[in-house]
Amino acid sequence: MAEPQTVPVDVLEDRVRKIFEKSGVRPESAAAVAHVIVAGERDNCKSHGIYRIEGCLRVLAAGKVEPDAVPEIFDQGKSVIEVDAKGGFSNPAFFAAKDTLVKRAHETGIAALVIRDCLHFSALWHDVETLAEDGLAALSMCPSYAFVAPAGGTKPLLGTNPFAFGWPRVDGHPYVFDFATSVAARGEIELHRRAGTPIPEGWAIDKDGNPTTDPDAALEGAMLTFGAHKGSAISTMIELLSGAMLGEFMSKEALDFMGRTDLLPRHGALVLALDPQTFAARSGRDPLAEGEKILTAIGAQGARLPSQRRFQARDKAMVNGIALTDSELAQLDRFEAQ
Ligand code: NDP
Ligand code: PYC
Repeated sequence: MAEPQTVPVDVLEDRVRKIFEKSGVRPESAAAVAHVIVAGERDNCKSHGIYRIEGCLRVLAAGKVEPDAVPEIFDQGKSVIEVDAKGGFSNPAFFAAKDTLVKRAHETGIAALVIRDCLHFSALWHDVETLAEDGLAALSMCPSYAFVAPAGGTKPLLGTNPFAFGWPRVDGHPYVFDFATSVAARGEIELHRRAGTPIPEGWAIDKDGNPTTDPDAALEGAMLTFGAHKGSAISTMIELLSGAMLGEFMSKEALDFMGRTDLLPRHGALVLALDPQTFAARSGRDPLAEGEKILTAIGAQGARLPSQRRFQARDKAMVNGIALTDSELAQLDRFEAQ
């Protein structure tokens, strides 16, 4: 097999941005989407890296995302800030409202960003990491498509509903975790299908409710939540907080609205930002120093922190470039030629 070739991060980001611009996406949105996709590839998060370009272009071709949507912010100076993505991608909407969210969280201790009607394809770590770099603890969640059976059920109802958390650290990268509330992200199963490899046991059931390791049967059947009833409850919470509570689609409605499982979902998203200094102020203790105690104690046991693998991949990619296979490079060439 040919050795992967490496592409500098900024070169890849430029190529991806131009692919989106050529597909009619307004330049600011193309830049935001390219930035997040290439950040995923850079950090070796393949399920939300350049593999997602194809899916985004499919939604654009189907006319189910607004390429020239300009996000509109509704801010009444209170703790809840809203940004309407107007059927465009979620990333430009987040970037448009991020500074307001950060400012409000530092002013009041806690602020929430409601993102309305966005096409959502991306991993959530990017947003919480950015907020943690601004000294904030952050939580982010959204529904997706009804692909996942609730614990004890056999039919898809819940989304793969990602949940991410960021915490600022005294030195270095923030503490960040980000996971699907299904055992694995849908993108992971799709990558196994493409590679012709079985999925691990426990990820999914077939359409008759039997356990399966066949990616095609899994995609036709239902995915399973992580941690059985516990993941099922967290996933349900995400449906309630970032779907029902916002008056935006829950995962079943998102799927019904799009009508096709090969199109990425449109729904809302919720991002919470909390200022640890405000919360700890009357205690006289430094919340970040306190946080370091548990984070370093975890490392002292030889356990790795979430995102450690990602940050290591990033460091490597920033020096050596991003390694891409011949078929990934050929696909980029095809997108550029379209
Ligand atoms: P993973 O199971 O790969 O990783 C989940 C988290 O656990 C990561 O923060 C990861 O850090 C960390 N982790 C993994 N292994 C260990 C370990 N041994 N010790 C400590 N921490 C560990 O993620 P998923 O497959 O569940 O999700 C992948 C992505 O899919 C997420 O970014 C999510 O946002 C995205 N997604 C998006 C959806 C959407 O609708 N937009 C829907 C569903 C998922 P590290 O990265 O360093 O390995
Ligand atoms: O990987 O489950 C997933 C997913 C759904 C939407 C974006 N990613």
